[in-house]
Amino acid sequence: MQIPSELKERLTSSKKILALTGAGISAESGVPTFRGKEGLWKEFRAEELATPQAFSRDPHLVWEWYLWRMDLISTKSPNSAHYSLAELEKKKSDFFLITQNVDGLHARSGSKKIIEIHGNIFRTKCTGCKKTFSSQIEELKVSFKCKECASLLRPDVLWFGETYNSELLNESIHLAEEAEIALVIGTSGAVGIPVELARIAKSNGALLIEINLEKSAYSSLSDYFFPGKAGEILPELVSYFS
Ligand code: BV8
Ligand code: ZN
Repeated sequence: MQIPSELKERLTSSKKILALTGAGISAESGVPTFRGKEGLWKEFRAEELATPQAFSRDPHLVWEWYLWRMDLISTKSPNSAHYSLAELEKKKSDFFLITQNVDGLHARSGSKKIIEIHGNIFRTKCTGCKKTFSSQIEELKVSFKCKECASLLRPDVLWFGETYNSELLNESIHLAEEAEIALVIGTSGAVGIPVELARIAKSNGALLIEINLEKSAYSSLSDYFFPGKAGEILPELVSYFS
């Protein structure tokens, strides 16, 4: 992959690097994306199941979908794109990663400085006492009840129609404002706030570099667009950061 020399210089000289990832970075690990054809489950789309309304209407159906995803993800591993961001974190002390993914693969690849802005599918939250637990699939298959107060547990993820955790959002906005380079990887931009974070980075002077199989809602903001698979492009791009 050829990269222009002025970009190489920016990659070397920049300190504050922000990566914003979506489902596309986990695609090569075998985790279905949301809007690809495999983004379906039975006859449902994510937007129909990942909502508080769906959960209050039929918690068992929603839990069936999440347990299916948890089972699937636990058989998958991080891919070279995840590992290259973990390597970039070691190279650049001011690197930070904001992921929309709930699959936990960034942490499993060694990344430490992560904001999981949409939560984590392997964490549950009690609808009663609001405590969070890292629940085992096997326990959940037996009972969705909170160990402490016996109320119904839910996946600790952000559903459509729910509002962002203001702490996480403010931290993310701050990182976007400070970023010198923003890497936008494997995300369609179908969800509003992550695109706003890219817009904030851009308007505060960040260079936006996008990696995606196809153009996205971020592409009009991107200074560089590298078409292709994150697992192939990212390791090479990260090799230019020093
Ligand atoms: C909010 C967790 C306000 C759950 C997710 C009506 C009612 C209520 C709300 C709304 C409404 N209409 C609009 C809204 C807002 C709504 C929204 O944006 N809806 C969309 C659908 C129109 N947003 C919300 O409700 C959010 N809340 O905005 O509150 C607010 C604002 C500020 C402050 C306070 C409050 C909450 C949204 C959170 C939804 N939760 N996930 C779960 O996972 O079960 S969203 C889910 O989809 C993911 O987390 C991800 O964030 C999101 C986007 O998906 P992508 O990651 O981009 O994946 P996608 O499949 O779309 O694309 C994959 C990309 O990868 C593609 O471009 C593809 O080309 C590329 N790719 C594929 N393979 C590769 C690749 N690229 C590189 N290499 C490859 N190999
Ligand atoms: Zn409880």
